[in-house]
Amino acid sequence: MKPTLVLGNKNYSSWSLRGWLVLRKAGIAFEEYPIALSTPEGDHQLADETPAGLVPVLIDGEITVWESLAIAEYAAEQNPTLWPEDRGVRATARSVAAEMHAGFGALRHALPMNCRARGRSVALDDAVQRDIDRVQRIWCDCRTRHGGGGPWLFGTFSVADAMYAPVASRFATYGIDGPAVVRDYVKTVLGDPDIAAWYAAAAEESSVIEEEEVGQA
Ligand SMILES: N[C@@H](CCC(=O)N[C@@H](CS)C(=O)NCC(=O)O)C(=O)O
Repeated sequence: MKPTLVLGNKNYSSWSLRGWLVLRKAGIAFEEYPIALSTPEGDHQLADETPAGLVPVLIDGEITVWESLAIAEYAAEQNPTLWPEDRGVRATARSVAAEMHAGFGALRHALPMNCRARGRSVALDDAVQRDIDRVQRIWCDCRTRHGGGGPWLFGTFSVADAMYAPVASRFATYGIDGPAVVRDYVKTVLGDPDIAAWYAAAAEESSVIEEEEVGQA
């Protein structure tokens, strides 16, 4: 039986995107079980059907995996190409993936993922700007030092890219610019066929979460 990924609204749920993308890139077939976030029914489902009251959650038979990074590790056990082969490079990839998973709260709070939105503008305070600068430094370092084999942070797609894909989406939504390496990386993410499929599904959703709709003129 195929595993099931419990996930939130595709337009808004950045952690769901991370879990979904690693499964797609690992070539693991799975079913989707969507929960409408910020609705009374969705709140009940989160409370009753997920271990931490959050999505994504992967249910594979008797095994339940929550936390996007744990889902990524679970997928990488089945498809080790999700991490770079070299031990040192893999350690760097794991570090930048963990840094995203554990941090960047200011950026994530001020600039919510909103796949359908373009041309949004938000005043960036110092904390948000520091997060943006750090993300851009990570992308530049990874691309310059390890990105020779392809367009992703470590050349071929890795868990690190899944972690940063929603940030690339935010940069597009809120017009966050940067050096050519950053622009090219955003283009890589948004041009990816799996991301295109996620965006197409987000465009089909009719639900709007007002708190996530920031930066409108
Ligand atoms: N650390 C968790 C974060 C998961 C998370 O915050 N998910 C959000 C959706 S993107 C959620 O479930 N929010 C509950 C809600 O909106 O009520 C992970 O990596 O999976």
